[in-house]
Amino acid sequence: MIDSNKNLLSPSENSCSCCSTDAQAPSKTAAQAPAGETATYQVAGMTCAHCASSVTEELVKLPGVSDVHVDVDSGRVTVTSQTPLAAESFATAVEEAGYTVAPA
Ligand SMILES: [Cu+2]
Repeated sequence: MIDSNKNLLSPSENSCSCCSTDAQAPSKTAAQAPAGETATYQVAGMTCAHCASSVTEELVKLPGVSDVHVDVDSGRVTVTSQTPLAAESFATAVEEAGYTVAPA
């Protein structure tokens, strides 16, 4: 018997528990020059690019936010917004994504 029709589906990289099936990492590239307020926060619990994109996704939903940059290694999240972003709004969005804001 020859099993010639073997489907080799390469298993997607097993990054971390937060990453379920969605292998697509939407990256938001700022086409426009970032204008406005820039604030940097510490977020705990992010371990991979998928974590970063989850957090980014929630943050860009906030009104006035024009750019989000996440550095997974340091846990640093930089948010650019038209008006200063309320710490509470930031915390809510981060928690929505499943992470917590770490004390600076
Ligand atoms: Cu992850």
